[in-house]
Amino acid sequence: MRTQIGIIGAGPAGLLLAHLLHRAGIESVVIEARSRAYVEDRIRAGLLEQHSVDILVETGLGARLQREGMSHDGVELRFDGEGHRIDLHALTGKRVTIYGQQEVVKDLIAARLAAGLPLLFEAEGIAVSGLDTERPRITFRHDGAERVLDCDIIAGCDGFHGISRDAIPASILRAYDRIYPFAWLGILAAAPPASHELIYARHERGFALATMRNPTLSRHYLQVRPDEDIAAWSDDRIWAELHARMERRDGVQQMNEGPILQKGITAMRSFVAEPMRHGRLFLAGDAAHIVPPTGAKGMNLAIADIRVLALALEAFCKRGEARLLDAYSEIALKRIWKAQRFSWWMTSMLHRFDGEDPFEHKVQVAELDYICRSPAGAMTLAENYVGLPLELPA
Ligand code: FAS
Ligand code: PHB
Repeated sequence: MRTQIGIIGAGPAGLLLAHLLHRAGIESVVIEARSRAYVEDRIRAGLLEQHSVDILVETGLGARLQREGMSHDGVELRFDGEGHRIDLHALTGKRVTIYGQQEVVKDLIAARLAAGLPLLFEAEGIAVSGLDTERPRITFRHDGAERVLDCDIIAGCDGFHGISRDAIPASILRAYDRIYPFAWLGILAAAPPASHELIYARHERGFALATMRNPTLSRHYLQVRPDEDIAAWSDDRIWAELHARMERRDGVQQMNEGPILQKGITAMRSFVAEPMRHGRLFLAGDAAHIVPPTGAKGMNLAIADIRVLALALEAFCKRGEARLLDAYSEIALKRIWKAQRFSWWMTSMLHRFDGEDPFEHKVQVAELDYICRSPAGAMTLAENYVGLPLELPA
């Protein structure tokens, strides 16, 4: 087979890239290791920055998002039993929108297949070669047949555990890594949300987050040990812990209980690989960077990478201009490191660290109190949380 852009991975990054390229009249083939059902049922992120909503709406993928997404003007930080609302919209003029990552993926897949464009699920043995030539190649097995896809460029959008990043020689690739001494136990519950906006709680028993997917579906997270055994967490224990960490001084119980439909534990890590390009291979999304979900940046960073990469590929494919492709890694990394800092900062401010001494605990609470009472402090959090401006190349 032959195409202009070979895309490995059908997550938000790979699918959005294929969509933007199609709108620019550029051919691509998307190759995914998993089945359609697996990719569409995978529960991950749920919060979209304003720019992520904008690009989906502007490119014709906003109908269901605008119908079912829940847009929020604010967010609550809760500590010492008291809630403090940060008015994101008043401070920045922007909002955030709750719309599950799997819904974004479903909308992208539906649009791709409706247009009759190539999206190959359940591909096996994916490998890349010829990255330093003008005709890089992806080889894989599909429907039991060996396949060869010759491309002009390969986009590695295959997530943290994909093969693309490993195709960059170790002598060239630089990795920055931080593993946190805790994880998140996440649940999906058939229960009304605890509040009309998200609640981030710092508590001496550990961090907790009350979020949602729709008016009858809640998503909640609890800080647990990195080696926690999910089997040790009965539904009753989970609800008891959520009530404890979300406690309010006025005694009002806010957590609505309901059947827990799904629960899982996610490790917490900050990771960046540099450069995001090697020859004719370009990395985007989790293939190049991971953030702890405290700042809700994972999916939004993937979308931001793709907005830059799509423009650079359009300039190259249509006008033979390589300038933007050559600058892609540097442009994307500038924003990635700011989101890394914000995600690390939110994580450090809101989680309980084993062995933390009382002084550190007091400093954490003082920082939270400063953020919530100082306009400058609140603005710092708000402008990062809604999404820093995208520096798109002219
Ligand atoms: P993705 O990982 O989404 O997609 C990569 C795709 O490539 C997958 O479909 C995979 O099957 C495929 N693939 C992998 N190897 C392949 C190969 N060799 N060949 C072909 N295809 C291959 N972010 C938040 O903001 N909030 C959250 O609550 C949150 N929860 C998360 C929970 C988990 C368990 C994980 C892993 C991430 C979570 N994230 C969260 C971050 C998440 O949203 C990611 O940032 C987002 O999925 C990144 O999108 P992609 O870069 O497209 O990668
Ligand atoms: C989610 O809704 O899954 C979510 C929201 C905000 C976060 C992390 C996860 O910071």
